[in-house]
Amino acid sequence: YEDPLELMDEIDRLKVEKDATILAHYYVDGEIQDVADFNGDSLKLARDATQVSTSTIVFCGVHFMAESAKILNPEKTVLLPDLLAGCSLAESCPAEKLAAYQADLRAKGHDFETVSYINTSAAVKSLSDWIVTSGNAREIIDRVPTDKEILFVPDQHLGRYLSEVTGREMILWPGSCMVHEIFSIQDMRRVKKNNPGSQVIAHPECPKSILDESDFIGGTEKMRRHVMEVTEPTTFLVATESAMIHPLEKAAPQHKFLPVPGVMESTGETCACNRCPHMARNTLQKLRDCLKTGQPEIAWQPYFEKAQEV
Ligand code: CIZ
Repeated sequence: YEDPLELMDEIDRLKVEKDATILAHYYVDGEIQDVADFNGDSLKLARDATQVSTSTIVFCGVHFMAESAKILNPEKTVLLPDLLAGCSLAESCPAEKLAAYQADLRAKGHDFETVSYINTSAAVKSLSDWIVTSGNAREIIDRVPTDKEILFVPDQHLGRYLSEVTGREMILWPGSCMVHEIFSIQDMRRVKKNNPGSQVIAHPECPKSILDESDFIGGTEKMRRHVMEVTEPTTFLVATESAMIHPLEKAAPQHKFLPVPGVMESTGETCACNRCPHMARNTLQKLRDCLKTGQPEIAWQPYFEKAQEV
């Protein structure tokens, strides 16, 4: 056991010594968010990554996010505290399967453009016409030529929601996020009933049943801005990764935030804490160790052809 406060001091020292900047997603542990130089969703962090002046970026998040930072900063060293921090959505859409599916659609006469959620590998991005995040998807989809069909990958729930709000029909890849997939509508109704006047804020990666009964739908940055705009102290029921409650509490301490319960697939039991096991791989110890050793490092592997060689 290592004292978190001592680890945080050590990380602060190493950051200077190793000429590093720490970026942390809203879904990693609060103490990592607190020690980071930048916090945000993937869109904000990708933009922040372009402003970094140090030679090293440590990305506390998951692999596709660190890979995006590397694509934007090919000359910098980009570290991820645990290389196994992946993403169920990215894994659901391997580049070779997508390429085969696109070829099949073309052979059947479909004239489409591929819109990929940022939660994909660089190889999948190289097969895409547009890359969107939860923070900008709507605006970007509005720019896809209307004479084209849209193939949206890999999140079927986000795609369905975007299709509804943009009025564009979409061919949906059947992927889903393991965290957002397991929210229980039954338990959400119970928490809402037990907290009269509460409002549900939900991520658009949630299934339709959850979104249909939510008061606000948006990605993490939009959620954060929304609660800051509400001045009246309110209880918010949060339907996204539960680490998100940390930045919400920091941004709007006048409110109370409760996680919407999920149902564990393995046991069928309700859990009050929807944590992404990949995001949870980021720990203060691993962050300290990767600053110390300069490992594990993200390699740039952007092209599908190259991805096939490995
Ligand atoms: O865009 C991101 O960072 C993800 C994956 C979710 C969100 O809404 O922040």
